Amino acid sequence: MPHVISIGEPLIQLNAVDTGPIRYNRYFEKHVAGSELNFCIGASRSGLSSGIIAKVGDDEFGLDVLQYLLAERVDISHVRIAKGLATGVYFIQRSYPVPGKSIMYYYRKGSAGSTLSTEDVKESYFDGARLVHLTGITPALSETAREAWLKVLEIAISRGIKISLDTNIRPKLLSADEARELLKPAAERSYILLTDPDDMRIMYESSNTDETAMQLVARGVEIVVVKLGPKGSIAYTKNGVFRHRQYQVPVVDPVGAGDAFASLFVSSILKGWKIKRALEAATVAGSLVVMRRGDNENIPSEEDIKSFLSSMRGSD
Ligand code: KDG
Repeated sequence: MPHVISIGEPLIQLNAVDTGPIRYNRYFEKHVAGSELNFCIGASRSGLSSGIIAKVGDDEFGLDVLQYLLAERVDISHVRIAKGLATGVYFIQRSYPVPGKSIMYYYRKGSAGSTLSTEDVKESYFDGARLVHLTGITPALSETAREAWLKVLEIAISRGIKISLDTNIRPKLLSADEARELLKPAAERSYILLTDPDDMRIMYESSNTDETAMQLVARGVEIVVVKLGPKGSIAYTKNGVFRHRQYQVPVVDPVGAGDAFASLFVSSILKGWKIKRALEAATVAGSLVVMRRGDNENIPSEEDIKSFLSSMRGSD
């Protein structure tokens, strides 16, 4: 059984080859994506065994996802094919109207992934688990997906399995009230909480991220990581606060960078790395992912992190 387990919706991403308003774009590049899938791929490339609880459509895109996960050595024994349903899709508009930023347009209503339910969550799958990774996206997919997500949370709590939560609030899918109701209790049960100032503002109705993060640490969250995009990241713990700056790289598409960051940070901590080194690895992963279209192709292995860092040292 995998050491790292997540639950979520694998998606097909159609990423505009050109920048600008999507209505003028004629060419799109296809990628396999989805926040939790990205996380599992990062864990696998970090040398940990990972698996995802998910549903895909009985279509070409569903097969694409399955083959892709197999090639990435992510366990698919708990990925089901939903008869008669389609795999969710989204499009990415790049660098318009804000240069360097992307906009996502989802076509996932009624998708296979949104029919996830408690039936798909088998407690025995968690027998060897060391960590469960949750995001704020899965409970926003549907009522049944929310129940499945809550079941995973309960299993992790009752079995004493560590939880990492990446708040990942998608305002297009989840209202602020729902986000507060669902994510605050999960955040307080987490071993590692990954978030950003926007999500913290929604959840805690305060723009003082330092204070909120330290309060969460005082309430028992081992590490609170605040992702600041181009401004780097901060990890809050009871033993101190650690900061890491962003590396200067050309940004092609930032979508997926947060997942890569989360995955490499959590995986590094699970491997026993110190917080500073884990933040460094996570930052390298985020930096590499923004340099191309697609969420996970550029997630680095340990070897690739070393090469990136030595080249940065050479050019610093
Ligand atoms: O973080 C990248 C993800 O946002 C992307 O792959 C799509 O999972 C996704 C979502 O639901 O937004």
